[in-house]
Amino acid sequence: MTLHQAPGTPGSVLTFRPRYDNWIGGEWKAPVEGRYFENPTPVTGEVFTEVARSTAADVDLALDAAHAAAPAWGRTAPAERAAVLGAIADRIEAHLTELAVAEVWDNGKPIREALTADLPLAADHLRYFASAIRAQEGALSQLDEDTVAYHFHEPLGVVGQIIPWNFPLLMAVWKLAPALAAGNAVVLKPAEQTPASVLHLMDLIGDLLPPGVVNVVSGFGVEAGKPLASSPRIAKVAFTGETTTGRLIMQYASQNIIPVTLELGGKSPNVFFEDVAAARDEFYDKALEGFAMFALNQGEVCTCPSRALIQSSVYDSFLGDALERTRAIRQGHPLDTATMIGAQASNDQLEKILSYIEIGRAEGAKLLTGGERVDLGGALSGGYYVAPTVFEGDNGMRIFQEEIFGPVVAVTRFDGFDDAMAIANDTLYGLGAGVWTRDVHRAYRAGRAIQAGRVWTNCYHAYPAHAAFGGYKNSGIGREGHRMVLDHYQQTKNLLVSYARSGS
Ligand code: TXE
Repeated sequence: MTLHQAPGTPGSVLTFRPRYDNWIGGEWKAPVEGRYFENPTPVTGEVFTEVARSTAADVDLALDAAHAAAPAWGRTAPAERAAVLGAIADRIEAHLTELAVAEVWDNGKPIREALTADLPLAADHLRYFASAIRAQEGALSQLDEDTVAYHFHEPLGVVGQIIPWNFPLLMAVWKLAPALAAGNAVVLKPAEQTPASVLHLMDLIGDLLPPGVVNVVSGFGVEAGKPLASSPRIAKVAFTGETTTGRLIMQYASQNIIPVTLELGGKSPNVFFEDVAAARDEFYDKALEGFAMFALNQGEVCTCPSRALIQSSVYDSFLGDALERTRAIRQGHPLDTATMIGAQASNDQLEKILSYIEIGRAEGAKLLTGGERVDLGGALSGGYYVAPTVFEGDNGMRIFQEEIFGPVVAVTRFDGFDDAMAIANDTLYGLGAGVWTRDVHRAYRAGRAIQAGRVWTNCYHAYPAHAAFGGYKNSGIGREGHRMVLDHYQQTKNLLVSYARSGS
């Protein structure tokens, strides 16, 4: 195990700026109204930097810079844009530990996740879209002997992107990589809970981009997010966050008739069929690990497997083993590489989770483990830690229906395949799901029957580039992580050409 030093302390790889302005036109610009807000670390609860509290005036400056940069960037060769994305990926890898510490300090997640998942995935997404744009081709339709329809991909121009706080750097890259590959300029607003790691990233990669191609404006949802999402000067808005906010984003966009992609909430079922327990072997162990993944990233994942469905015939024994596995999750200092679960991203989120634990108790769910805030002592006493929590209940309960976004799983039993599918689909959401079985036919049928954009089969929480990610139902519109997302960032120009010398 390694305990990394806190930013700004002796031996640390990272010092944050005491104050972050907005990154606009390739330089730091103070917010027009001169206001800043304090950014605490979830690790200790202490403020470590302050950040521009932007308003519509700052968004406008960023849009000015983006519009100035967009035409030239949109005309660059795909190979040139791919080279820039590749250079950003290289830079991220060269500063891996530094960015991981930044992410941990801003978000609270354990450093082993940042080092082994968030940042390597971010670099890989950049490289994937660098390749995808080079491999992209237009289409040609031969309408008749003398008439041809050419289809060109054109960038949209300037796009707005609003990202959440659960994977600040990875979500920024998920949105930036396809937008830039497609030739757009971007104005991005990080979440107010976690602006610092994204701003630090701009300190590291700013020189790799032509000024104005990426602009980052910090601030709160209504003060900075709304002016961006409702601006008539963006050609598209991409959003990840709460479903209710997603509805607002669509309303704003409807005024300007621009496309919207939304990645929203979830209440993902994780379905364990009885044959999983046919032997106490490696596969069984893998399934138990899949159960415990509800606590990954402190449960702050839109695809958190927050509902576990276990077949009745093996319910007691499987759940017993799953509880043992859950209790072994190591909670500790997020900068310690041995830590498996860190701090919730904000005090608000901590309180939301604790209130849902009370709701679960009040509605008669049985608390099997956890169910409380954890005091890790010393400087960490002020941090936002929650014990991995398992409830048993039924799917009608609020803790089964509403997104908690914390390390809380609600467990229930099912009798047969149809029963499992009915419970799995009894939700407003449809982002992720897990299916665990040794029977490939059952796995296939379950995967097709569950109404979710991604069904992990005998695995969970893998987010590779080259696999489409997005929601059914109230979980959103559009896909990310796959080259099909380029369609969301491009428009089609059709040139319909007659080569005939005569006629009409
Ligand atoms: O989300 P919001 P919050 C869920 C999760 C969490 C809950 C609330 O259940 O507990 O949402 O989190 C910006 N116009 N998810 O309040 O408000 C905001 O500044 C424009 C699931 O943080 O949706 C931030 O940048 N922008 C999720 C971003 O939207 C607005 C990840 C997300 O904030 C705005 C995060 C407005 N009117 C939370 N209001 C997932 N799907 O992964 C807010 N914002």
